[in-house]
Amino acid sequence: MKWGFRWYGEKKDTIPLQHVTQIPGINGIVGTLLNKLPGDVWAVDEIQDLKDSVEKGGLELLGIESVAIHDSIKAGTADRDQYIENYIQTIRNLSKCGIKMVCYSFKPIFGWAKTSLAYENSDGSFSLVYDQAVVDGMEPSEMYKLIHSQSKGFSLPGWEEERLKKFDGLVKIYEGVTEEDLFENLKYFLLKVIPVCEEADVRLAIHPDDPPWEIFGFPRITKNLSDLKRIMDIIDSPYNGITFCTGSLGADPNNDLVEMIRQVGHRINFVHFRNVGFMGEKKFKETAHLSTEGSLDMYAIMKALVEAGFDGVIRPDHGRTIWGEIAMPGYGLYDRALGISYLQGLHEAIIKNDRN
Ligand SMILES: [Mn+2]
Repeated sequence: MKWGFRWYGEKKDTIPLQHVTQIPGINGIVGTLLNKLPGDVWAVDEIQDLKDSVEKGGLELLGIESVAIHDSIKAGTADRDQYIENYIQTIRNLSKCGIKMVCYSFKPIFGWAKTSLAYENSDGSFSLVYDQAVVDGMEPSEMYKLIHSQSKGFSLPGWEEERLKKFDGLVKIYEGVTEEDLFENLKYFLLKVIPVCEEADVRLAIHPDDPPWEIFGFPRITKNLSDLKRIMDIIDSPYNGITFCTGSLGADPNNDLVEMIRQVGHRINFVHFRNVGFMGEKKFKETAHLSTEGSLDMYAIMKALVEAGFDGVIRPDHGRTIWGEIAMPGYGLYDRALGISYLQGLHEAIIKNDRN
């Protein structure tokens, strides 16, 4: 198991790499090139620059999160093959730089959604919150405005301004696209890309829906165990894998995370660990990582991962904003550093207990 931390690069992240290096037990960074739009080819020298900057800081570049999928691929429009070719070229270029894991998602327009990026908790800390009742009273374009109004000027992954400026056009290309269509489009993509991944030794890891239910009537196909099993069945290969995001899947109390790991654990290539606290029907907040702070049993989830033999990259996911830190919502240093130390404690205890 490799302990990672999401980091947006020297110019874009508020956190100096050295501060990440000082987190006990950390192995490396899960990084990205924020200047790349979905559909762009990532050049070898750009990837190598990112890798060099991480390694100069004494850490490993453990994977990429994410190489985003162009909307033409997801919507299955006539020009998709050109963007699939670009994706394949990016996979080959990442491989040339020694990158072994790539996270991606296959969600129309909204990679993730929240209704507050700065919900004030009773202790004065701030959390991300999702409330379906708020979303039900909104138009999709208002969600874009809401996220931008609360982003504190940071460019948020999945909410790239350039892409979402063309919002109405984006909505149009998904008109009439059903869940079945979206699944077929994913299948079309994976059948072309996974053989290249096998050759290039780059493992893909699909990220689940956040939240894991339909929003604004757009189709969603990575919500639960049967969705994930269906995707894994498209090609039975370890290169066609999962990002197991506990906070995304766990936002639906019907998702039994331990059972999911028992059934598809061998296909998990990447783990995002965060806790959520249920606040009502389809309403939750992202809490501190500890089991006692939210609704998920983090010990049981970690134990299931150990039992499944998980040996990939694991990282703490969104934390709260605490101690007056100015940071990208969800991606401050302090609460994620507390989170990773807690998770490492759980992991060490489980491993040592198993030996006795
Ligand atoms: Mn996640």
